[in-house]
Amino acid sequence: MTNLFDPIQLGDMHLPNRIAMAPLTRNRSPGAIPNDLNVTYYVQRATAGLLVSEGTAITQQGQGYAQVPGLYKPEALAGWRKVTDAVHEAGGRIAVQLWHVGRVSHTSLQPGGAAPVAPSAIRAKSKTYVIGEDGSGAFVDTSEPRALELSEIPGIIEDFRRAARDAIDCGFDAVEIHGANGYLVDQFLRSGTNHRTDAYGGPIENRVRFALEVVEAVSKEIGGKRTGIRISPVTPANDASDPDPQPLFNHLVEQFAAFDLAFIHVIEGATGGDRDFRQGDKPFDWAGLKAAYRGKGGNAVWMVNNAYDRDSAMAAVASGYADMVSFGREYIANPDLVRRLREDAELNTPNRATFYGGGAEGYTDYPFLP
Ligand code: 8OZ
Repeated sequence: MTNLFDPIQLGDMHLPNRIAMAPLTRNRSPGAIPNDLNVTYYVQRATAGLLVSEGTAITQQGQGYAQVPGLYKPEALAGWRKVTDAVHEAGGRIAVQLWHVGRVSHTSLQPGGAAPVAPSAIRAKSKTYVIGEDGSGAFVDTSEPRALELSEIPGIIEDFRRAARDAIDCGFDAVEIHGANGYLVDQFLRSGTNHRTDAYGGPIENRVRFALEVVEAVSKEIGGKRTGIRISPVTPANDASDPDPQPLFNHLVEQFAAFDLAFIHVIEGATGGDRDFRQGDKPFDWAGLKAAYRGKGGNAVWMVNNAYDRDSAMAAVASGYADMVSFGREYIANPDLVRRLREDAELNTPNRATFYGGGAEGYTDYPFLP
C-alpha cells in the first residue's frame, strides 16, 4: 500500500513525500513584489513534497486583491528569485500559481482604473480586498466587469505563456495554472459566468476552449512536465455556478490527457468548506472525474484538496484514490506539517484574524515542534 510519506515522481521532480502546501493568499507582498518576509515563510515550509505558491498575478489586469504578488514587474521576478533560491537551498521544491482573477477585482487595482475583464459582463456577488487611504485593508464589493472582445483573448493566453516562462527563468520548478475558485479560467468554464455566443461560450466544448488554450500555451512553453492546473468543479467561491458540472469537468480533464501534465489539483466540494457541497441535483463523482482522465491515458499526479486530515489523507493515498494531498489552513499554522503528520503530533491552530494582510504575526511566527 502506498503511504502518504512515500516519495513520488512529479514531472521531472522527485518529491520526498506526497504532501503539498496548497496555494494560500496572504496579502503580504506590497507593490506585488515578494519580499524577505515571504522568503522566510516559504523556507519554513520547505519540507513539503511540493510548495504551491499563493496566487500570483500574471499581469496587473489579472490582479484582484491588494498586496498579492505578481510576475509582471522586474522587481517581482527578482523577489521571486530570492524565494526560489532559498527554498532550493533548504531542500524544497516550489511551483508558482499563475493567476488571472477576471471579474473578481476592483477598479482601484486595475491599470488606469479600468473595469476588470470577464467572459461576460456579469458582476460577481463577492468581495475583494483593497487597501484604504489610511493604509488599512478592507473587503469591498467587486467592480462591474466588461466582457472581453474575441480579439483580446489571444493576448491573455500570451500573458499566461510569458508569465510561465518568466516563472521558470526565476527558478520555479513548475507552475500551477489557477483554473479554480471562480477566477478567469473558471469563469469561462461555467455557464453562470459565461454567456458568450462565440467560440468560447455555449456548449461545453466551447466553454473549455480558454482553459485548454492556456494549458497548451503554458505546457508548450515550459513543458507539460512542469505544468499543473487546479480546478474546483463544484465550488460556489466567488459566485461561480454551473447547473451540471460533472459532464463539463469530465470533458475538461479528458482533454488534459493530451498534454502530458505534471499534476492535476482538485478542490473537492466548496473551497475551504463543505466537502459534500453540490451544484446541480447530483452528488459529484470525484473518483469518476479521475477515471475520466485516466481513461484517456492521462498520467499526471492526481492531487486532492479540501478538509483532509491525517487519517483521510493517508486513506486517500493508501487506496489509490489520490496520489498526493494538499493542505491549506494546516500549512498556515504548521510550518513543519510533514513532521507533525508523520509523528501524529498535535497541530497548531490557525488564527483567522491574521490570514490576510499584516506582517510576521500569524505568518512566520507559528512554532515548530521542538
Ligand atoms: C482567499 C482570499 C483571496 C483569494 C482562491 C486565490 O480562492 C484565492 C483566494 C482565497 O483561489
